[in-house]
Amino acid sequence: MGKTYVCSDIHAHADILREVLKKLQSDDRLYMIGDAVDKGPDGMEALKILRDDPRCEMLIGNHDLMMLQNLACEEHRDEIPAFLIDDIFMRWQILNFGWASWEAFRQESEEEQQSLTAFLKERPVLRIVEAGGRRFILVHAAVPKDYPFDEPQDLNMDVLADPKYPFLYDWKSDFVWGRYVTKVPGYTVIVGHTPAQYRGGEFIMQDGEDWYDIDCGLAYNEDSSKLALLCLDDMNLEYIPIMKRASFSDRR
Ligand SMILES: [Mn+2]
Repeated sequence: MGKTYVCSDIHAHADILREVLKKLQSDDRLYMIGDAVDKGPDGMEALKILRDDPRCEMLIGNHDLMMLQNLACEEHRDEIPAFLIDDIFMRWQILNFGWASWEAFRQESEEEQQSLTAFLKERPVLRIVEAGGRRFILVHAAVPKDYPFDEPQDLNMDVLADPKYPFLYDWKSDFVWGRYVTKVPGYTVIVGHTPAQYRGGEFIMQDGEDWYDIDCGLAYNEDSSKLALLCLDDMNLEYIPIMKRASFSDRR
């Protein structure tokens, strides 16, 4: 049986994702715990690799969710008040740098657009994984306070469904936005989302042995930006430095 690896926040650095997959064996598994798109050079390529390589499982991140929210708005334009559409479009495309991903998505064929949308809709929100005799909870940002801590379970997109507009999502959910430490007894929690640089560091953050934030800031496109690749079987950690630093106009 192969090994289980986890990384996070690829943020459109498809070249680094390819590099990681080159290192893996054919029976290894890679969980990418959210934020495939935005801020880096090639978000659509990153999404396609994660969709097409059978070793990969991608969880939803806040950026992926905002992209999906924008797509759902287009699809259900007549059923949503205009102010809400404006808010959703501005939230992603302007405030969170989604414009380049939106443009790149539009360059894809109709068939590819449909396939990528379906892929995003099917992303898990929280996954429980066992490796090296240890149990892990993988989630993009945080385990919210109302998670069933006594009976941890996998969660899919249903948990993010908007009660008022079922085709939209609760894009503000703490699962993908929370910046706090929540521990789950008996499990090691692995999150991404908050870059080490945001906390004044440049390497992964730990709180004891049972909580890790592995986002090392590829979103920033800085010299210190890197990908942390954590092997869950032996907790071995490897850093892959940024390859292509995307300038503002290079972002896709
Ligand atoms: Mn994020």
